[in-house]
Amino acid sequence: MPWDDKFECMGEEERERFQLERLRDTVRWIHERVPFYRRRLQEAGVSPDDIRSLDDLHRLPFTVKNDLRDHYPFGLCAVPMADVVRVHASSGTTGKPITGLYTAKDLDRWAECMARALWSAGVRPDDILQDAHGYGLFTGGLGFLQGATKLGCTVVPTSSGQTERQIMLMRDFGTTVLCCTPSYALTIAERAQEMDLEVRSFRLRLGVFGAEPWTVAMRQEIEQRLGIEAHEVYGLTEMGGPGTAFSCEAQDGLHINEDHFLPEIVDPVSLEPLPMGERGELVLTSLQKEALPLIRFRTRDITRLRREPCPCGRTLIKMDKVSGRTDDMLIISGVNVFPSQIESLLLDIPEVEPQYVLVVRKKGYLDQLIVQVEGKKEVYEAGSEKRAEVEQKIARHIREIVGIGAQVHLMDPKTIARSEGKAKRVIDERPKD
Ligand code: DLL
Repeated sequence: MPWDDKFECMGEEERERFQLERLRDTVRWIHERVPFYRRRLQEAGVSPDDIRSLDDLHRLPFTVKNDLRDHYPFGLCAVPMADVVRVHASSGTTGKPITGLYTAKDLDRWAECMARALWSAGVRPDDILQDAHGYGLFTGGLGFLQGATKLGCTVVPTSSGQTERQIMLMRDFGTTVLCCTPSYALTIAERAQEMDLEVRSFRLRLGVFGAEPWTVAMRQEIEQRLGIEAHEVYGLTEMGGPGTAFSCEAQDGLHINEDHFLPEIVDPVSLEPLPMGERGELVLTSLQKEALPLIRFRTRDITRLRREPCPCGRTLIKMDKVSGRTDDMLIISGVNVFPSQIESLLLDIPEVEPQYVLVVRKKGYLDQLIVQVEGKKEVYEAGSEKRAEVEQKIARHIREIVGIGAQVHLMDPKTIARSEGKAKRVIDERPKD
């Protein structure tokens, strides 16, 4: 049974009517209140009254990250600041952060989206949920806290870091649900092993992870190491934070909270909408946000949409696991490579740990991919010949499966920095033009 079957199991006609009404309201709202959008709509020759069907979405202009940066921090706010009760921000590796703004209603709706996600993962009021996402401006910590509080379970807001303490509390409190990034879940599993603790004997039974791309192979690795069932939440600061989409018992894609977010897939180059089922860039329009509604926001995340019956009973459209971001896509000698392709391949190699970094360099005119991956302790101890053999094996797999040549460096155990939040897996050293 879903958390909210009225909205999670809506019939097609009812859903489309609901979405169209909300889309119209949103366009009217931003047209009246946000000068940037009024200008953009004028330039596109669209007025709020032109939105008569969901297909009219395609007439609306896109919003990109730079639009938010250009109006940093509050320039796109659609309500008086007196109505804004919270600000979040994404760290943003370059330049200014992106700010998320919330009215009291926005916070409540966000908590509702997160409660649906956690419920779907199997979290119930008698669970003890350890929220090891970073607290503060990052939306992960408070987003999970609010959703879990709404659901009614016991929240332990540890935030990220202090891994040993994290593990001690997990054992002492009898934590049953762990929430953090997948890479931090791995860090926790590894640290516990170093402390000679068997997490599998703890009460932990579920994990709800997100905030960074991870493969199915990585999910299984985490499930196995922690002795849990792992679920997933997807979201982004621009749409309010975690809770845009979530996995269900079918473990086959993520349901999008479609009454709050209208999804499309476009070709990232031509920006033409792609037919259902085709892979491309996910574009989202918020349908119920008050402080910071965004239309046709280009997420840069690569996925595809599927409208199909799900064994869980939800009718919410599904998106595939995000395979990467357009800005993480490496073009190596003309071949498009996503870090996730390398990740799933590495996780199939028994001699290495799931800890890797991809370095891209320019050598003359050619791009060069260097895969740094940690060898298991036994491999490291088996000597240089064994290490060279494993390196060659991985390079051969990369050539066969991805179609590019790569230099593989087997790193000594524990030399790749462990993540406490979003892992940095790609270091692009090519000069920017
Ligand atoms: O990462 C919100 C979040 C927190 C989601 C906790 C899930 C759990 P940002 O910092 O703005 O917000 O980063 C958003 O992270 O565009 C994706 O590229 C990536 N991302 C988020 N969830 C997933 C996921 C939060 N489940 C960006 N799979 C997004 C793959 C994800 N990538």
